[in-house]
Amino acid sequence: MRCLKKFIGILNKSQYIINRKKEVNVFNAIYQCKYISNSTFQEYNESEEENKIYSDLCQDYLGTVTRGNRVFIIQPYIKWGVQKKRSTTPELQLAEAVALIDTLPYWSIVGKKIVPLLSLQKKQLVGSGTMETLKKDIRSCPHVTAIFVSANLLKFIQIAELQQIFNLPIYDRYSIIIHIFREHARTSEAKLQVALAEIPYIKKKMIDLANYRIQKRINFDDKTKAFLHARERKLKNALVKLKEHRQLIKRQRCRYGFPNIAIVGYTNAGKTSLIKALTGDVSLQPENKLFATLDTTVHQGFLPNNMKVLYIDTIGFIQDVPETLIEPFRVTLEDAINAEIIIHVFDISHPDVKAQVQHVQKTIQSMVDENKLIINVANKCDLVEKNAIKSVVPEDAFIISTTKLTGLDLLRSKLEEDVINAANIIKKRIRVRTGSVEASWLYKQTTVLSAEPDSNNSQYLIMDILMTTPIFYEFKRVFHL
Ligand SMILES: Nc1nc2c(ncn2[C@@H]2O[C@H](COP(=O)(O)OP(=O)(O)OP(=O)(O)O)[C@@H](O)[C@H]2O)c(=O)[nH]1
Ligand SMILES: [Mg+2]
Repeated sequence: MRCLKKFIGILNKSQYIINRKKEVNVFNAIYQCKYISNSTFQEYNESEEENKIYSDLCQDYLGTVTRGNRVFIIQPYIKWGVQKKRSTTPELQLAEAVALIDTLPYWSIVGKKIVPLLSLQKKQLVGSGTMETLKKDIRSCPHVTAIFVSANLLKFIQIAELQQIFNLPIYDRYSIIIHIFREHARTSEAKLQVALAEIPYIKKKMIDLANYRIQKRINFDDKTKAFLHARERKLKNALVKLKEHRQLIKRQRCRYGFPNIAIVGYTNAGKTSLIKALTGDVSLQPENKLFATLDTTVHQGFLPNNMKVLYIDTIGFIQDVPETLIEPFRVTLEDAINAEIIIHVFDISHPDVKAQVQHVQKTIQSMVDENKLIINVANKCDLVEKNAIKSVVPEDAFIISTTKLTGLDLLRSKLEEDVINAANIIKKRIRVRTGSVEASWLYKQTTVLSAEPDSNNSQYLIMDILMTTPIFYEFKRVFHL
């Protein structure tokens, strides 16, 4: 009898392994659907002529270049008044501007300067005295090919003024981030979103140009306007199609009843690294670049109690960019943060961590309801002194390092505890026939905590199961229980 029980035990275990493999395959099929969506991108077509018109517009307004640039960075800084930034410092803003340029391949920084301004609204950004020193600084730098003014969006007149003085292309934060997005967009969805984010920029510059009636070779006529509207409409339609496809995948994900955990945070905080550490997914490639991740991707993991969860990687946040730049990505982001739990990761070693945390908190709060469970995670603790940590992190934060793999067990336990409540997970004890379709269904659709032969009848299994309520009713419906 003991032998038989042992045999049944081994049988169940191997059944469990087979089922887990099967389930991973099913999951992969769902997950990979995202990439099938590339075919949908084919629906976004443009003629060679349209392509040419748009490339010319990009050249004129976004300053697209195939080979890099040798950049001089100007970090404007408002000394006082309502426009003065109080949550950060000009030095930290300059450091972020440097990181943005460092992210672009073939772009290098040949000089940088913090420049005090009275207002960002004036036609001439800087006063005549400051301009004279700026001219000297820029001219003393070897072979500058472009200037990056690290303000979110410059007026066309401001750009034109600087261009006239320096005879160099001028970039603002919006156009630099567009360049980064273009570099990092891999999937159809990201490419469409980036293309859509470019249009308000070009339109804004055109309207500015018309307002100031600057005579330039750039043509701002009804034809160009109509062209841009049509392109925007086409891009939006293509995105809607992709969204429908994504909704289908989402429904499939929900049908499988796995709780979702969205990872959000400032760019470069370690979101992708955290998912890699929690799932062991070696295909994930964290990079020391801003906006390395543009796509929302889903990754399967297991909590200590064996519960399956899906971690959702998301695009990073950044301060001081206009809403129109992020707008096309919002739908995808909102979709992701509908998850049962949100993990907000921040880089504890970053000198500007306080402002970054505030910026992310403010943005998420506007997107989710106030009862949403948000777990704060302070990453990169290996880069800071222990006693320096407490002063900057929210009190409830989990302190981790995804590089050294420290603090992750505590975080996993917290997730385990919270997922059960947030995703309405119920625990059930179910008796099914060994090797039956029911047993196999449960292995596939739920988290099996244990499966032991019934001591009264070894042809049956007693399974302890974690599952969502809808999955429990689905089980009853499928098997007429
Ligand atoms: N020292 C240290 N470096 C880390 C840690 N976690 C992540 N990093 C590094 O930080 C950089 C950014 O990591 P990612 O995981 O790509 O960050 P992200 O938040 O996904 O960034 P984006 O997708 O660009 O918004 C990479 O170079 C990582 O190796 C950590 O705990 N310690
Ligand atoms: Mg990432």
